[in-house]
Amino acid sequence: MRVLLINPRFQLPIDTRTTPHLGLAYLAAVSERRGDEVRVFDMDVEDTPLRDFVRAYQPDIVGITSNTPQVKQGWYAAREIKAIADIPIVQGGPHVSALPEESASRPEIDIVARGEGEETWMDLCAVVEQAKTRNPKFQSRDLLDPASKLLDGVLGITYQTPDGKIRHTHERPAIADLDTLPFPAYHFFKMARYTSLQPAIDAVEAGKSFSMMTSRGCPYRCTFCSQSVMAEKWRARSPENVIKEWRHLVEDLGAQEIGILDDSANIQRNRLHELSQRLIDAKLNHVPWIPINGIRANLADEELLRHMKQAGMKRVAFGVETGDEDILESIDKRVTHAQIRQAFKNAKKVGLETVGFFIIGLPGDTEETMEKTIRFACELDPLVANFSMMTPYPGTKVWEQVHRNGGRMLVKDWQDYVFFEGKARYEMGETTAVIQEKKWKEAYRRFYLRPHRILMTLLRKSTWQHFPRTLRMALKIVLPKKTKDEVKAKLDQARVAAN
Ligand code: B12
Ligand code: SF4
Repeated sequence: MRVLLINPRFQLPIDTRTTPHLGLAYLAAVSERRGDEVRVFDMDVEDTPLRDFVRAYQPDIVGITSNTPQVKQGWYAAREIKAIADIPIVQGGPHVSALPEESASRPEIDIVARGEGEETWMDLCAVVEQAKTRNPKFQSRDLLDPASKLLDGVLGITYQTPDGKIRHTHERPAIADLDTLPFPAYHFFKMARYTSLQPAIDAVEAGKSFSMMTSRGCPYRCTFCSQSVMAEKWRARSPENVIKEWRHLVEDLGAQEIGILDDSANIQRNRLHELSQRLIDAKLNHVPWIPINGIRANLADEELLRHMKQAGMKRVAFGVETGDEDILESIDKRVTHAQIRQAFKNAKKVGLETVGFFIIGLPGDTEETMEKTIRFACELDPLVANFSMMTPYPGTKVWEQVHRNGGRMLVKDWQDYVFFEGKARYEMGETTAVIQEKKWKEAYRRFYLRPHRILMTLLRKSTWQHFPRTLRMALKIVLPKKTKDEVKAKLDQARVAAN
């Protein structure tokens, strides 16, 4: 079987880094293990037009991944492929897992894969392979015809039958033993075309950085978090399996930094102690790593953080979200300000760099509570403070609140469901767009333009290593749009001239 996996084009409205897609790397790995011929087409880094690629490769099945801002590009890619040949197209990922019917009812998408995808993808490849072997005149729509029963045994999918009915097969249970998965297959990616995701060593250009997931799932359900893919059940890989992949990344692939993408890495502190000790014993602790999504502040004691630092962790992030106690409680984060203060204190005491994630515009946020968030950020004073605009994603509790309680979405296009930009995405009650946008700008200015922060920024090597990027980021926050556009145009001209 010739398998094609696609990451649709999507670029954030900020100067961002690019990274191979870990979900597709896992799907590529299970396909390879099945004996399939595999290609990954990442539209963010490819220069061949998709249609030329498809004509030349002639895949038997296509898988497209999609988070919310990417979903339309996913449909466009599918439409382009269908115009060339009748190839079964499967769409998976966080957005379609939250809203499977939307994609399943589109003519260019045959099947939606909900949730964790490796087993579903293998089942679908097997079904298509068998159907093609049995019937040389096989067509994609044969799959969707209930009379064919081809999809009956495939769990976790949604599709539209020829008479227009949407069918959902039963949920697929979460993969119980993650050690049974092969390691992500990075050899199908054009690795030289990626920058670095993890700002552990601040290497933006070809930083040889890799991502890893040592556990999947999260037992918490914060109201703003889009947890449509991974099951609530938290599952961890064995320490042996993690260290084996870590060694492979460092010794075979030359990783210079590693980003741990776990949603809740420190649910079991003993596991992290064991992993840390093994990294030290295996002498793998010279490669810096960071848990990029943050770890739970209530479980970050000094002893654990010290051990993780010895094991190579350079930077630690915590989801702080808000400076208001009542809002913190209302978002089900199940952490307190006292625990957050203590976690930052512990991290700084053991010499770790710190990152704080904050959200501007949570439901119930007023000018006063957003002000508390800014003050709390300044009090905690992490090395990096990241202020996101509250973006209600489908499938989250905030999304339901906005739709149920008379809120108003200000974005109509899935492409605009991004939160690293200072535009309000919704408003509800006193959480108006005007106040959200004002406080978001203020948050960055007041956090980064304090005298000791300016000095700190000027003294950091990375500021000068990537000066044009740093400047662009700074201008984005501080200057009015018109001035920003002019300065950006001048910077771009200068860059073109320099090249
Ligand atoms: C790392 C990460 C990033 C990285 C890199 C993304 C990348 N190239 O992989 C960066 C920092 C760039 C990023 C940016 C954004 N991210 Co992000 N990110 C993540 C994170 C933490 C891990 C992703 C990951 O590798 N997961 C592990 C792999 C194994 O899972 P997976 O990719 O989902 O794939 C599995 C399944 O989804 C399924 N599957 C996926 N595709 C397909 C396709 C087929 C055919 C099949 C069968 C199955 C299938 O099978 C895979 C294997 O099990 C997730 C949280 C999470 N736990 O997943 C958030 C997450 C994906 N991000 C999210 C968001 C919101 C964003 C942004 C929009 C934020 C913003 N700035 O505004 C941007 C969008 C950027 C973009 N270019 O698209 C949300 C998505 C919500 C949604 N409804 O779409 C998530 C879920 C976080 C959350 N809990 O809210 N992100
Ligand atoms: S924000 Fe973190 S802790 Fe909360 S549900 Fe999402 S992954 Fe879990």
